[in-house]
Amino acid sequence: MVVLAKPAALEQISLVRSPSVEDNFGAGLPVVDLAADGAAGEVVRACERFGFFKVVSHGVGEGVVGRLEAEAVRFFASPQAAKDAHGPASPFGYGSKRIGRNGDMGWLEYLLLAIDGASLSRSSPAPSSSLRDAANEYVGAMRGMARTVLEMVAEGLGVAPRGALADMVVGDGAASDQILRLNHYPPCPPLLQNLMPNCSPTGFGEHTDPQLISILHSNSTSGLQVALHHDADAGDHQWVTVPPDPASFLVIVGDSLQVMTNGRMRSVRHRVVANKLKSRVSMIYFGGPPLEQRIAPLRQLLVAGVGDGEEEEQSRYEEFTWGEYKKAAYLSRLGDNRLAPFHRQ
Ligand code: GA4
Repeated sequence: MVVLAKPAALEQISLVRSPSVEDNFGAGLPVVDLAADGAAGEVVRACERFGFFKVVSHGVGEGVVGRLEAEAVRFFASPQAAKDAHGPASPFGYGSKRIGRNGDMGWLEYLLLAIDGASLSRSSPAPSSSLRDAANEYVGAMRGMARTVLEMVAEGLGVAPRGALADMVVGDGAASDQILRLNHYPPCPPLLQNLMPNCSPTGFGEHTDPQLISILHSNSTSGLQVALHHDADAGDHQWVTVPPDPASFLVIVGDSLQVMTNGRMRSVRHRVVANKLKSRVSMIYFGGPPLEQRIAPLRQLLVAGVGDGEEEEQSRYEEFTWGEYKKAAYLSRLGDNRLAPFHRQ
């Protein structure tokens, strides 16, 4: 994606880390200290109420994040032809402006990499060995955080074993479906919006993530917005900007976790608005289960609290496998409510 012929688009990236924005994150946006007592309860509360939360005390070293971010910046700053050699994304590889296969567009360029087990898949090679090494290190850290969070979800919901959800995504030998996404959103100043019809304030259109869990990191450029008090069916939601904080991560509930908790947790709609002045770089780990995994409410949640002779809770969804859901997702438009066809009346 070329923004201006010269200087190179990435010269505008601010690599100076901003001070923590903890203070202005207040305003009702959920923060979970993963190392604190009672974190499991906080994780469940945040996922039920908001469908996302910010993670602090996550134990992921700055170096792990910094190395991959530097590699991403280096890749996106390389000549367009060099980037195009790794595209078009189908679905893996380098993509520019086109999102998915069905006509969605955004003001971004990205690299989508498949993960096989604990490292990048050989079937979607990284552009360089240094990016691959940094990505593998980062994926290791994200898998660790996904395990911690999903174990806390199980614990907080009273589901045993603790690994019931985590093992689907990061279990040893699980042929799970994980993705690493590196995004670069060039700035889109108002003047440019007039001159270049393609420069749109929509960085990445609103959507929910299909997987169980997504873990997002961004540099210090704002742009991410989440829907609060959302009712996807009624289209009733209020967009809130999530202040960027490179020292933290954001955990996002996906559609599959919504179904597995029979709607107790809600996948959250989110979007990215292009920044007027600065480049935004984000790195997202998506944790999905193996293709044949049945996506249905956890049995223990349906029978919890049911007394003798009482009827157990019914699933709110028709059953499907992750493979079926994923196939349907890739045929959908970004903003579609992908769970709607699976809702039971
Ligand atoms: C949203 C979450 C992840 O970024 C992603 C996206 C995927 C893509 O960019 O290729 C999809 C989108 C995402 C959901 C619907 C389909 C597929 C674009 C699109 C229009 C990698 C994913 O798994 O689903």
